[in-house]
Amino acid sequence: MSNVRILSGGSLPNIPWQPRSKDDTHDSPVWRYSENPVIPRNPLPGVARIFNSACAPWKDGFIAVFRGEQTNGVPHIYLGKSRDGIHWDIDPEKVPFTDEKGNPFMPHYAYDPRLVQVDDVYYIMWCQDFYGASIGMAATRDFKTFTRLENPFIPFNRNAVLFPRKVHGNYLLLSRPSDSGHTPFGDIWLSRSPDMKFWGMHRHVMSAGPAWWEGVKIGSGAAPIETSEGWLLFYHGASSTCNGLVYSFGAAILDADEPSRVKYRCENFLLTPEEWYEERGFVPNVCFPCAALTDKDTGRIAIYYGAADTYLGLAFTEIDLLVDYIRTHSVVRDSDTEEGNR
Ligand code: BMA
Repeated sequence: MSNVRILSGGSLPNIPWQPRSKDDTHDSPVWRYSENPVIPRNPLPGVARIFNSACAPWKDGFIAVFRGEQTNGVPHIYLGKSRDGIHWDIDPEKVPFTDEKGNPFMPHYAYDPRLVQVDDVYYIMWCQDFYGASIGMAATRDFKTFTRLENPFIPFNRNAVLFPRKVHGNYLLLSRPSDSGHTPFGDIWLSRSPDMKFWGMHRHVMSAGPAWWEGVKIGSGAAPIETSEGWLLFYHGASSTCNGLVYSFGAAILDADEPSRVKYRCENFLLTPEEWYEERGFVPNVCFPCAALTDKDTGRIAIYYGAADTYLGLAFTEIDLLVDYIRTHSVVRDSDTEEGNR
């Protein structure tokens, strides 16, 4: 048992897991699954690549929303089921989104989905065209009907992820205001809603940098994980190089009561591209987390991340190791620790 307790998610004895190899010399407390990538190229007819995707426990196994890049280049969301969280049975049809009356209401494109359960509803959020890149959302209880909700924000915005429970009566959503292209900036923000329809009380959470691996922009990855130390947030950071952007991921811990305040922010990345499937692909040098599974009994965490905009990777950590590392290497600025309202 760890000293730091995972409070969200409950027991998950079947969490995908592989112990850290004794030969692993990384300083980071996060290690890769040795059989990565878990989804290869050309996974479905008409879909060339699956990456940046999210999953959740479902019945006696797991369910996932995948970013599938069709062979015409347009991304959409596909559903998958798995017994073990590693081998996936993927539906070849796109997720059939409808409006509230049950009429088909498909986004023009949809990418980087997150999947978060709040009470007995599963919410999917993704990036889509809303006269420019913005956030789309839908709700499902059964993974058969998927009802689109009001788009939470005007353009431009990406990387939205919901908290797994209401805080002080409000749903909380992290997002990353952006432009409609390959945004050269970006901070993480928090917004609140009493009803998943009207969003406000916006607060700045944290800015890009100062560490070089996250110097250009940052964006939330997995849904925040509630722990006895606060909300654990995995997020990606982009660094500018002579050869384009490099996407790594790191972690921060947000205040339990007022998550716009950052308690700890790890100055080191936890995972950066170095394996062939992270360095070589449609967009080289990308590690982009979108989901994490947790088991409160063992403190185990399994992180799903897109690799090189081509593959899905899996990585592991343990809550006590991770939080120790974050605390030891934490550097916070005023813009992190303040409430984020000016
Ligand atoms: C970001 C997003 C991600 C992608 C990353 C690297 O802007 O579009 O979907 O993984 O770029 O290409």
